Amino acid sequence: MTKNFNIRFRFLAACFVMASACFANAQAPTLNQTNIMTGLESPWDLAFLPDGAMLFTEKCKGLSIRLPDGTINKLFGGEGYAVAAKDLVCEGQGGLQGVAVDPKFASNRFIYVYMTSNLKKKVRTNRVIRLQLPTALNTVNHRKDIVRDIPYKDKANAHGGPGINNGGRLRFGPDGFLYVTTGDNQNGSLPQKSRKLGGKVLRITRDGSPVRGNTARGNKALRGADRRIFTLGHRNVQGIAFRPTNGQAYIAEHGPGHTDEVTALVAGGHGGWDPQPESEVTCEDNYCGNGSNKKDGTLTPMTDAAKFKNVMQPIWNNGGESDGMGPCEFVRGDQWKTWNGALLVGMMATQELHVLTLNPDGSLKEKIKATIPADRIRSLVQGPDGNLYASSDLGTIWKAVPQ
Ligand SMILES: [Ca+2]
Repeated sequence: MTKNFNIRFRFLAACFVMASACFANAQAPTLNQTNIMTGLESPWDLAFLPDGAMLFTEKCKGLSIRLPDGTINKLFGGEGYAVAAKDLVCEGQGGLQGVAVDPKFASNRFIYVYMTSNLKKKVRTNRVIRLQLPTALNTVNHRKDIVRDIPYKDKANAHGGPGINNGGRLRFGPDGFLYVTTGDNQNGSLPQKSRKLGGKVLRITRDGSPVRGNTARGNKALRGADRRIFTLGHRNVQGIAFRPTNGQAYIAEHGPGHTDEVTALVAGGHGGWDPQPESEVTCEDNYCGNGSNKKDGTLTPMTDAAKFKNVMQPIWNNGGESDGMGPCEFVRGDQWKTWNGALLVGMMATQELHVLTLNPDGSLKEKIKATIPADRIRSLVQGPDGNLYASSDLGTIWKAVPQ
């Protein structure tokens, strides 16, 4: 009893002396937001080198780098870029999208982009392209296309034009492997096709090879699958991030006018999206993603637990609404106060930033909306300085400092 009292007394005394250590972090931060770049054309993604230089993509133009002194070097893209990306296709949601920096950049100087390409003669595809960035940071060398066969919606159908539902995020996990998110191309059968890369999350090495353990043993849906596939049954994954405490991958997946989802991934897991018509159902161009794939006329579910056993249930969805979910990012560090370790999710349609705090078991604890000006957020990255960076459809890249 006396011992416990002493411990409590010492704790309270310490709090009194260092009030900030005990109480200041028990509140949410406010975000002090400033534009660091404006006037960009559809900035899609960004990534930092260890020294703070920032790579960014503009969807129809190319890949550039902003040096810490503010200098911009155009590296890889169309006219005016150091190296021509002659095969760049910019159409619909396709173009130059995700960018990532190799975790071993200091020794190999590799960076990666996700790009729609017309190099394949008959049908255009999305590619993951590896480039090497010299120390001068003014060009790129040694292009190597490490994935060439991510399906692209090449032609319009009854549901929309080319380039729709194109995925496009690239992120390295703490396991050292590159995760690639893809979309269903408004093609009904693609998310279930285990030898096609659309409607999937891929996990590959820096050479584009499959990672051992991608296709979990016993998952019938992935028997004989392309071994680069980590998970299947997705609609259009545009956000992926890894929980700081345990490295767990979470995705943000854009719903079809309903049910945006945040889902924790497991190797070989099924996301439960199956937009092809079930028996006795017809849908235009065999795609029911914007309507019903079922005889009873209910909307095609983003996670069909009745059809797929052991489906990955989302930790959160927004039910009957779609906020136009885009990117996601975990933030870490005491400066984030009660958001330390939370998942931030950017919403395009509703122009909001949502904050999902998690329980120790990875389930949702609480979801709130951050106070920021309305903005269609395309990319979210915590920079090496601990602050949050975002690109937006307003043509800006902004920084938010938590206070
Ligand atoms: Ca799902």
